[in-house]
Amino acid sequence: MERTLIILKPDAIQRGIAGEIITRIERKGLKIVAMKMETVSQEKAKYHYDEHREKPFFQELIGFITRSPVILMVVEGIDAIKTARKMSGATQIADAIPGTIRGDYAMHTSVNLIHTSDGPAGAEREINNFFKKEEIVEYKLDSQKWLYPSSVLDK
Ligand code: 3AN
Repeated sequence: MERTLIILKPDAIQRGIAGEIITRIERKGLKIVAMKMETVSQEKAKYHYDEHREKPFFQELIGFITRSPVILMVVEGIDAIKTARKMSGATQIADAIPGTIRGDYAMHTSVNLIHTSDGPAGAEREINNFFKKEEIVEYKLDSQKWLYPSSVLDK
């Protein structure tokens, strides 16, 4: 099982579609193991987007993610990182195909509703930036026996 960080960005909350996005995540079968609302600090935002520090859109990116509250989630599943990215859609909004969250609901690359981690190292780093260990909840999700074969769950 893999974990990834999902951020429902300020536009998702301000536009009233956070619930819709969470529903998609639940219906897919990703297991939510942590969730909270927070106004992201400048410090956390800059750490989160550190790889983009030199990009021309960096200030806009930090300004946007800190502008209004976000919903932070940790979700779990087999190949959760890739799955969440596929569900989010392409970074460049014109390439985000219908059926993806960005493809269905977003109009601009800078205002694109959702962040998901891009790999295992990034996921760990990003989860640790926003969540303490004790905020991640260990529990059994009964629906998982209808999402995965027993050979996987019995491991
Ligand atoms: P993704 O969120 O799809 O993993 P990244 O990590 O390449 O995309 O970029 C992080 C964020 O930076 C994007 N979600 C988007 O908000 C912003 N961004 C990326 N490229 C551009 C761009 N060319 N112009 C404006 N904003 C951008």
